[in-house]
Amino acid sequence: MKNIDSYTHLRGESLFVDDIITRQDTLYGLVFDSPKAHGIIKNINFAKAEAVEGVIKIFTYKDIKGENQIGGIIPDEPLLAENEVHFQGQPIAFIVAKTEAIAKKVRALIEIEIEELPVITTAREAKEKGSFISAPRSFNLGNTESAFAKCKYVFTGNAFSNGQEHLYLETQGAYAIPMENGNIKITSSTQGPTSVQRIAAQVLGVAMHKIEVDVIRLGGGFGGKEDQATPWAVMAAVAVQHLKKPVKFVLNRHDDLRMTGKRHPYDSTFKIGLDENLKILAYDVEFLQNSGAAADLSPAIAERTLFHATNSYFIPNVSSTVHSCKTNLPPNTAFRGFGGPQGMFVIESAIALAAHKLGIDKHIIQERNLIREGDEFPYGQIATKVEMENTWHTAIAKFQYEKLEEKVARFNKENPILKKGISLMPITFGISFTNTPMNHARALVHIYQDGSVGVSTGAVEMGQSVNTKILQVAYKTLGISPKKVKLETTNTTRVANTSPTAASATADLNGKAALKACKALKERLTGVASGMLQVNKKAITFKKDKVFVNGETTKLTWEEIVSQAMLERVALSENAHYKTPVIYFDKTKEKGHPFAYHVYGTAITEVTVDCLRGTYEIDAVNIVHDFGKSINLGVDIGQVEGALTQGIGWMTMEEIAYDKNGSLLSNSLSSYKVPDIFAAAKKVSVVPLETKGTKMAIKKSKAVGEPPLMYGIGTYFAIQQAVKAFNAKYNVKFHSPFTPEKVLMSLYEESSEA
Ligand code: MTE
Ligand code: LUZ
Ligand code: MOS
Repeated sequence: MKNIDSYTHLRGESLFVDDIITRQDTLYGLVFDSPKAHGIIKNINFAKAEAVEGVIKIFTYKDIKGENQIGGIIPDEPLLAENEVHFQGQPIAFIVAKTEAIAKKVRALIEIEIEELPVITTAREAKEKGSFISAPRSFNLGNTESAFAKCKYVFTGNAFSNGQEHLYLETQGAYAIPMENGNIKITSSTQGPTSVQRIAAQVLGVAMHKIEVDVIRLGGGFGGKEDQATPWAVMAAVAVQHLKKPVKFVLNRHDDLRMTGKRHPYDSTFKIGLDENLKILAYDVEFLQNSGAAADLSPAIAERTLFHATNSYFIPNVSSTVHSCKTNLPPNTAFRGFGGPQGMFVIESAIALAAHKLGIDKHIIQERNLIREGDEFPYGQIATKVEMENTWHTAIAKFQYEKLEEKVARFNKENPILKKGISLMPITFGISFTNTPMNHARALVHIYQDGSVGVSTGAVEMGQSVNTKILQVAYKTLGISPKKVKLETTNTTRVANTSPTAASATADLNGKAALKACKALKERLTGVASGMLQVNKKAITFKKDKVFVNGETTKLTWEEIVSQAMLERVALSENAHYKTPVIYFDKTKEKGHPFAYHVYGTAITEVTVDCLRGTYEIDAVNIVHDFGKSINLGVDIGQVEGALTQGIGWMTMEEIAYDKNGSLLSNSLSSYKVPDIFAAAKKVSVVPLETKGTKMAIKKSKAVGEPPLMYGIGTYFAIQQAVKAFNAKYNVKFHSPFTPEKVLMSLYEESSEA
């Protein structure tokens, strides 16, 4: 089944926040933000700004009736700055005017005086100065100290991975309208409608039931709207509370780039120890996460870095620590993979360094240490139904890895200027929110009296096609045609207390709730049909809008049963709740069974580097991926291709740059490059691994949203291999993105060690 939105997407008819027909008395919002990264606000002068014709009101923290606090995990973030500012782009005032153009004019006239304080932009500097968001976390297994003593080879190094801009096509935004009795309805482009509702209620000082949040769909989120869609919606709501007029606020691209957080840069140091058989005996790693100026989701992201610090390998002795370092950058946030990619880049770097020093290929070490059935992850979960080696060996066989190696060696021998490199990248990604209490969802399913069906869940559609998957689950369970089912908007009044659409778990959680609701409805209607046909319930099935008895078709239709159910006063609505069984995690011991299951896969990446220019092409990425039993392979392969490309962008070309004053230099799409069709891999093959799947996944179809991003990490090491083939004196470094500039320098540098 195609994505159910493809028809309206293609015709430009799909609705996003900016497409909503506004009420004619709508006002427009704009944020006045801090021009300095750290300082004390000495004075703000609104006089000139307030004199502009058409400005309605400029809101500051003083206008907030509830709490000026939007922090989700830690209450450390004001909606509007009070006396201090902590990053450039931090909201200070919210301008509401008759038009966006007027608001812009007003913004330019606000005068501010800030007494500047020292600015920290890097995690390392923050650590040296003792500037942290929260206490460090450590996951440990075995005893690294005694294990290192037994190692034949020990290597130490460091790895840096930079941030990444989400670049959702639809920028952040919301439209808030006053209803009666002080109630407010907010249409938001958010992954977390309940967060918007909860924080709006808190800031406005009203009960949650006064705030209704509705989400039609997102033009991409990628984690950037898990927490950071909230402030804009809440500002609009604050203005509605005062003005009793609708307020629309959609960020322009420049403001969005400047004011919102990104993937966290990580600066990490590692020590890896191997025995004579190249078994990794010990791994010691310290991650410095550049969290930015407030917690946002940083502690949860730091935690997931630890969960994935050993990627797809079993290492018997591990000590891993992460520090969430407070800097004067916009608070960094969730981004596809949620700290997992950063953790995996470091272990892959450690293995690459060991291989380099030992003069062998990286994949020999990788292969010898792949996780197997019964192995223990550093967080205590025992690996079961492991498909790691299965994907690895299937990839090697299917894509003829040995032939590829020969081809590359031959090519590099014959070509003095062009060099090829290849890499193998295994992934193992845990599915579930690592915070166990978040793993729940609900669905509300109505069968209308004409037989059509409306499905509401907590899932937010953001291009990943979760609505398509839930629709498939609903129509198949009810035995009706797909066109009879409609996926409703995500709305806090219909489905309450939801977890955000995140952690790749949305289709599992909400799909399972929808499945449960549909099963209950079908059971009831089977009772009605049994009465109408005078046969045992067990003999009855529904298929394609018809009723079958013992597999034989009857004249009775779905519509007729629904009509009869109405006459018999049978409930045609069902609300179901699902929570992931089995999982738990004990933070006092840092052990447990946090994941419902893991997703596995292996990518083989082939690149060609132009050693005159430092430019490169990604010739092919060949992947064997564990989808379980996919319910929609078209959608799932699309997710792999998209995530892979996003991962390649992170590793190769997307270069976030702040200057030492905390000013974003990569502040437009001309200075921040994301992969386009020319930068994407020339060829991508995705082969689904044949497995039985797991019952923990919706219809045994495993979560797919985030894991394939980490295939992109393979690109770094493929390029590195090509560089090594050209320059024997290259001093291997792990500093992503591996931009053409850095490649060029690497091609011609002479090792400082040698
Ligand atoms: N795909 C598209 N097209 N747009 C997105 O914003 N977000 C990704 C992934 N795939 C995203 C996407 C992220 S970060 C997550 S967590 C998952 O989708 C969330 O959806 P799921 O739980 O339904 O997989
Ligand atoms: N969000 C979250 C996530 O709150 N918890 C998680 O574990 C998670 N994992 C991936 C992406 N978003
Ligand atoms: Mo995805 S980072 O869980 O929104």
